[in-house]
Amino acid sequence: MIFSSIGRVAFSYSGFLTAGSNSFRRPGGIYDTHYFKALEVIASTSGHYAFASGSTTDLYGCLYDSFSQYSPFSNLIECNDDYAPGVNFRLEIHLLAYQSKVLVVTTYEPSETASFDLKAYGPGIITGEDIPYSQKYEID
Ligand SMILES: [Ca+2]
Repeated sequence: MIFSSIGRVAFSYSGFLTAGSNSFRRPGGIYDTHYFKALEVIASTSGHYAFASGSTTDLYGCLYDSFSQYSPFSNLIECNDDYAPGVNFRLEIHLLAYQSKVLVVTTYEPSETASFDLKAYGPGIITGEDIPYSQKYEID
C-alpha cells in the first residue's frame, strides 16, 4: 500500500455528489456546475497527513484554509486531480492539532454526480464535518 509510509488511517468518510448538491466553478474549471461537498477537517495531532479519494468517477479535491464557493481561489492551499490510483485525488498537508481546514470534494468534469470514499492517513485522528452551504440562497 503506497500510503503505509505516512501512517495509519486517520479518517474515513463516504459521501455523494448529486444533482441536489451545491455547485461551484472549481479551480481550473470554466463552468459553474461542479457539484461539491465541503468538509471541515481537524486533526487531533500535529503532523503530515494525506487525503485520498476512492471513486470510479474522476474526482478533484482541494484543501482550503477557509472556503467560499463564490471565491474558489481564496484561501486555497492546493488542489489535486489524479495523484491517487485511478482518477482519484491525493492531497498532502501538514496539519496542526485542532486547526481546521476545509477539504472540498468535487469532480473533474462539470455536471457530474458521484459516490465516493475518502480516507486520510497520518499520525493522529481526523474529524470531518459537513459544512452546509445554504449560502446559495442567502440574502445579505
Ligand atoms: Ca481526478
